[in-house]
Amino acid sequence: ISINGSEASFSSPALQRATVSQTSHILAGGLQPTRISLTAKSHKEVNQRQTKVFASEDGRMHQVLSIDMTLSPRDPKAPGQFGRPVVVPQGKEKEAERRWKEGNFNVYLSDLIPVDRAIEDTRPAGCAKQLVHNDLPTTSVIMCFVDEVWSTLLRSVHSVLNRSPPHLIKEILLVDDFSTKDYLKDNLDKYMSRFPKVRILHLKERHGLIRARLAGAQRATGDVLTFLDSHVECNIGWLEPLLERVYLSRKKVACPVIEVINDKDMSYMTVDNFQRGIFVWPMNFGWRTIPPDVVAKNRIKETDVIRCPVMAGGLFSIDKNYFFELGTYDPGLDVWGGENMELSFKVWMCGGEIEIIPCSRVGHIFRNDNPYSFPKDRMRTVERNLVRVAEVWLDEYKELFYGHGDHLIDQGLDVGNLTQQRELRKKLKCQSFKWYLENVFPDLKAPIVRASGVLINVALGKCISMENTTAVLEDCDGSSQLQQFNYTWLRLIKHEDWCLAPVPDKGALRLNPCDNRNKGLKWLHKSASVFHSELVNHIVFGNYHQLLCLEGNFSQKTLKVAACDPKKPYQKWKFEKYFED
Ligand code: LR7
Ligand code: MN
Repeated sequence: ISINGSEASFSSPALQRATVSQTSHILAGGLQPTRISLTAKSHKEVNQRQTKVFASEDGRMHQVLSIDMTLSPRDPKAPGQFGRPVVVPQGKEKEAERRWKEGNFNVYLSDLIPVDRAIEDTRPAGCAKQLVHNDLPTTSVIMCFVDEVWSTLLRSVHSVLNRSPPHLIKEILLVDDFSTKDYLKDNLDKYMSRFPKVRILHLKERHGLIRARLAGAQRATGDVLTFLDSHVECNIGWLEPLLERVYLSRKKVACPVIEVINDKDMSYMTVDNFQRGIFVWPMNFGWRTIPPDVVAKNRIKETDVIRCPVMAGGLFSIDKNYFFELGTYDPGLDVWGGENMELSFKVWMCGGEIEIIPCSRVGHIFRNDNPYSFPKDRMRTVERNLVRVAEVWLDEYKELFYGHGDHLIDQGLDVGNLTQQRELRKKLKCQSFKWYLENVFPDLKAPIVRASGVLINVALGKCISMENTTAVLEDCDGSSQLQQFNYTWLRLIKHEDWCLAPVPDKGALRLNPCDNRNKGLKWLHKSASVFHSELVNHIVFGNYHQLLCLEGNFSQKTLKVAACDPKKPYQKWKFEKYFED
């Protein structure tokens, strides 16, 4: 770690004048000493705005940061100023194209745009008037990066410095995750040395984003940890509303609205209101808009906080002690991915809350691909992380995760030891995943089985029944226990703890003790269409190389598996109930 210089001082006279009056520590627009020179006019405007700031009657709260030094930028005509889109100049297209891969966005344009450009204040009406407590906790801003584009990294840091009340920023910790680019090794330390609050930690080996964040967290000295990606632009007044939530309850994890910095033209774009962070199986993060009728019925305002089942992952504030009480991230997660699920489940199930704060807005460059390499296969890394999360947090619902990513259970991923994580969950006395579904994410479709009830042969109108440990065809009787089967996400056809299976090489059927990992018990139903579109409704046993279909016998009451034949009606089956869409 290099801790640079001493305490901050304002070296620009204009900036000093703009910030010394009244509650200067609250209103100060930033620590940016060199790049801002306020015009006379804007200076006056700033002062006018300062005088309008008001506090609560008891004096314990004040208005959120209402000025932004970059609103009167140095160079109003510069490309990208005020978040406007930029076009690649004529003749530079080739160069721009060539440089795209440095960051998987328009790096050429990023370099043209001022590192302290102004952006539009996209907060909903009312945010600027909101009050926050005078005694908000301080925060350590932690930004990890590996081979981040120079101008983008700088813009991220400047946006924090310029748009946060200085007294709330304890430090900005830049964690260099073993970057290979020279400019990040030498130039960065030199550049940042003029900002005393910026500390740089150069990791000695690639940690991956998750363990790099932990390295930052361990060195943080602020009360609250605020994690950010390294290609962001924090908008006006972004920080105070986040810290206010943590101040109100130390178990609240506060996320800004993540806006979009366009990867092609670098414009700053706002996003729709009323979006929740959610996931769909197999644990893919996404946004879901609260339906307008729900908004209307509950009179949800644009400025209201939105409780989210999961967070996007990159941008949030969390009480430092609470983060450590929760056991931080599972340190067994590698490189990238899944950590947002882990922390979200952990927070909710162990007594906390995750919120999006509409008055806090931060732009982020969304990219189609990671611009850095993964030490191991990217897909496998993410899958392995998700399996760890599923095994620790999802309880019996983990079958839905595996069932939606068919290959996951079979590929024998070495996910490492989970004992510590499971023990942590016990120690924290966390709720079950069922509780999470009922209380936090009731609109997630999570049927624990895919189909159930009697299993009818469509052509014969007969049902499968248990006869000791064999399975036979009988007249259907919905009230008979012996005819009840569940089709599970792990593709078992289950009667209590007994599973339908073909006798190897014989074609006959019997019931074996269930075993989630035994491939000899797995059937494809419905999703059989993946192999042969005409096989829907068939119950297929086997794999790509050899498919066998469950078949009823017309004259006797026997069952067998035989070569799949779409024309054979006796191979068509239906469960009594289906729970999938
Ligand atoms: O090995 C690595 N070491 C790093 O330091 C890999 C990455 N990183 C850094 C990287 O430089 C960047 O600053 O970690 C940060 C996140 O990596 P990105 O920007 O490549 O990730 P992303 O924006 O594509 O992905 C989202 O999901 C990730 C899953 O692990 C993280 O949680 C990211 O923080 C997260 N980003 C956001 O939530 C922003 C909004 C995206 C959405 C939805
Ligand atoms: Mn990112």
